[in-house]
Amino acid sequence: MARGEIVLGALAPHPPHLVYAENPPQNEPRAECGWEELRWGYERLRRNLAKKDYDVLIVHSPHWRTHVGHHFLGVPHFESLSVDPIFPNLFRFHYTLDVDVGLAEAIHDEAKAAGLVTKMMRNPNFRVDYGTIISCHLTNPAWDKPIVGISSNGAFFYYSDEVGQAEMIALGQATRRAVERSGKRAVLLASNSLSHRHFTEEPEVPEDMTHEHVYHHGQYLWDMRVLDLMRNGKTRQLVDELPDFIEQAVSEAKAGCLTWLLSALDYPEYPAEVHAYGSVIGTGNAIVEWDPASAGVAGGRA
Ligand code: 2XP
Ligand code: FE2
Repeated sequence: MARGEIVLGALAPHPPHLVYAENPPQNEPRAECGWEELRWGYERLRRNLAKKDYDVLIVHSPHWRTHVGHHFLGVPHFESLSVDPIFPNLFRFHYTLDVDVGLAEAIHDEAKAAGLVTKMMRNPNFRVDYGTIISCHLTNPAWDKPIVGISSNGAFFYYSDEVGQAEMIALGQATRRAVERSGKRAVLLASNSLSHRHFTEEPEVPEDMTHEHVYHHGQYLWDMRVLDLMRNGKTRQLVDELPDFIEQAVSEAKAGCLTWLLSALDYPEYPAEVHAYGSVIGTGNAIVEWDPASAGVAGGRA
């Protein structure tokens, strides 16, 4: 069996507003427009992904918070209605998705062997979180690939950013090892936003873009610093600085997704491609791609 590989990694944030504005048939509410810069960024990511041959999307999402250990979706098929708890007016999405349970178990086993607390989630009535659904939908709206869903363990919240970081680094390494041993070609998605200071009043028309802008210059400066480190291949420095970013920009990176991704990619030194940066309810969101083949790292099988 050929060695598996990560063919692409992406920061793929999950504001429900982006799905709302796209008006896919699965979502009940209808929008006129909105958040085009970010949606066109996702379009560019999808265009690049269409050139890749891949088997599975592996997504780490902030909104599947687990209190004890790292959990993995472990049922082959889920379908239900996903309603955003904060924006039920924007996101009531009828999803149906397939899970690569074999690969989920392989990552679970690698993580367990590395000393992490882990669990396979075997409840067939489990409602998949909206972060997972939105990142996967915007990356692959055809839903024609299975996913592996990984929970966000709350170690950052219950212990410290440093403990959280150590957990996510170990989880990323385990993910990489499992993918390589599986023989599969995987795309990895980190579902978090960057700076995450929300505005407090929603405009009457949610897609009224006259209300949508950066609300805090300090948050914006932090987002630009993070993107600059990504674009310059300084991902080890970025991981080192993430606890400060998390604290000072109330970043959703506190969910661990980005650390997991950069660890799984083995800290890319080649430049990331930033497809878009934009604000959603005042939070900073970027769609960012790492393509190991573009850097000659993956042996050019793409
Ligand atoms: O607040 C969150 O975590 C959300 N997912 C809501 C929307 C926009 C965030 O950037
Ligand atoms: Fe979120």
